[in-house]
Amino acid sequence: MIVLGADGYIGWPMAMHLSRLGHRVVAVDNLARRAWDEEGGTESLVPIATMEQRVARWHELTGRTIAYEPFDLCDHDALDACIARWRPDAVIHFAEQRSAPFSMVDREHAVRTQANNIIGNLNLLFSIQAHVPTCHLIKLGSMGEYGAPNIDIEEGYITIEHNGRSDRLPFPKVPHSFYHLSKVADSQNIHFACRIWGLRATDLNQGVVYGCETEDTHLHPDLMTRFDYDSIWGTALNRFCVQAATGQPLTVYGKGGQTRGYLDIRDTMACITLTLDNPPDEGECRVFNQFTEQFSLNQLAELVTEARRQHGQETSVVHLPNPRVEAEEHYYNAKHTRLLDLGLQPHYLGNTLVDSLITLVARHTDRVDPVLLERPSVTWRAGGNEVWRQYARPERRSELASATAELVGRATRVTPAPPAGADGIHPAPAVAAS
Ligand code: NAD
Ligand code: USQ
Repeated sequence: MIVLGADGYIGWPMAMHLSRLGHRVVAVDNLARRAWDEEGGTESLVPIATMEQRVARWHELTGRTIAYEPFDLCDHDALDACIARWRPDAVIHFAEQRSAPFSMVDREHAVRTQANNIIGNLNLLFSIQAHVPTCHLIKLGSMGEYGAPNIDIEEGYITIEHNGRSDRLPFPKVPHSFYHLSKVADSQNIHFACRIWGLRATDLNQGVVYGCETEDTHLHPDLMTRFDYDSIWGTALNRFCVQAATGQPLTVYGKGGQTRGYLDIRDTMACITLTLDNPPDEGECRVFNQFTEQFSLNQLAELVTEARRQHGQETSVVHLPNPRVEAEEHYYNAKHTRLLDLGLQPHYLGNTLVDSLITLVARHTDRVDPVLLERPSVTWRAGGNEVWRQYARPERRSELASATAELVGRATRVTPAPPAGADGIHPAPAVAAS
């Protein structure tokens, strides 16, 4: 089986999990994410080993082999050769640019996100069709594809009655960002490929994943997965945990009624394993909503505050002007029964888990950059702001912009970043190690 995006936050633990279960795992990644971190001056809070170190350590500790193949999904020759050589029963596709703020920095980042994600996914569909048309494609989509409609969200499809007629159609989608829009395009392409070629696929509309400890990451520091906390890659819960551990206020954007689905990374492993063990029929494009609980941001902030309070520590919450354009108070009721029906037994987010996350991050607070922790660096209306420009490296930006230009066949102009300090950055207060 092939895991695409196996150097990533979820891909690496997934590759180990499947290897532990006895699958022959091929791990593909072009290390784009490490380059995007370098470009934007961001870094995982928990140090992560290289792919070579990871697979070597896994082999040493378990005797199992994960075959690492470094290439870009947008390189169709390389992808096609890989699929033809291994002829997988299943492909699990994580290999995309996954940050909403990154996709909103400017035109170039929006183009790069959509080109990377949509072309990579389309290349994959053609290679599966050519070499292994019965292979099960498991594709990671996002709950944010749906947006926050004022009706219940179904699992992928909805039956609509209109002018006396009725049909079961893909659920309407009003996504949160250019990143989420790339996922919508992927979903459409997968649905189409199943219809015309009879491929079988499961599109997993996943909620926000938290935690980074699985039974395998525990084995050795080289097997840990990444933990992002900055305002580009760090999700709100991760950021709240680091803010709590360093005595900073929790940064809720806007009113805090934004409600999303969440799940523990151990449940991600379980959901994908259940999906794998229960494949769809040929020609079926199945959609599962993959999350276990829903929370508003205010509820998340309260969970973190309460977990701290139990240790006698007070935590404050600040409501920042929202850098995103999104509903801050809204109806949200997304169905998520199909994975439960297959036997998923969820881990729920409670004080104990929040505590363990805070304990994990507290070990690494010396690596926290206070500006990246406190200040949103991208706004939906104006793109990357002075914080983004302070951290983005001009030479990296021009290299990556030429790569995008090559990919999409059009010139991409890059405005050099101003010299550091010229845009009046006011650094956040120094971080106190706890
Ligand atoms: P990540 O950024 O940590 O990992 C993605 C990996 O894919 C990276 O290692 C990157 O180098 C690789 N990659 C990207 N483009 C590639 C390409 N063209 N060719 C080869 N490799 C490429 O992201 P993650 O958090 O592990 O997310 C994995 C998937 O799950 C993504 O598709 C994301 O959209 C989806 N997802 C994530 C979450 C979450 O909370 N993390 C929630 C819902 C959905
Ligand atoms: N938010 C804050 N404070 C912060 C950071 C974020 O209030 O410091 C808010 C955002 O405005 C948003 C909510 O938290 O309303 C969620 O944002 P997030 O950064 O935690 O997560 P999101 O951008 O939705 O993206 C993450 C992953 C993405 C995945 C998505 C699943 O990065 O890959 O697709 O979760 S979902 O949200 O279901 O679409």
